[in-house]
Amino acid sequence: MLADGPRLGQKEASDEPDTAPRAKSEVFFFSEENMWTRPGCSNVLNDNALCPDGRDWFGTFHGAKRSDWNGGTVNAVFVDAHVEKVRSGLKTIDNQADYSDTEFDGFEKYGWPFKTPPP
Ligand SMILES: [Ca+2]
Repeated sequence: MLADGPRLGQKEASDEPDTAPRAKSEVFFFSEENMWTRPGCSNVLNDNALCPDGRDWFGTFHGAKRSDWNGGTVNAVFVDAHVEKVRSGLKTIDNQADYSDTEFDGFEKYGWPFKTPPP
């Protein structure tokens, strides 16, 4: 009888390389940015790119209250082509930047395409 473990051609979960991509439904392809700065985000539509590594952030204007334009959502198109309403990982609380909802210590949600943090 063979010992328990992977069979020829099978991989154990621990064999997965660090550069394994996230699911296509978990990585955004494009979205919307605000036309105004907010705490923690000095970039607006500055370069026709939304770089989710802490330089640019999702917008906040859909469904926002007139008293809080930084509290809404935007639509994001994901790599698998689905569209989803998302709230930025960069929040504004008491007019201060709050990064507690970011991914990988400062990335916009769904911005980093791998399962492990950036090096
Ligand atoms: Ca930009």
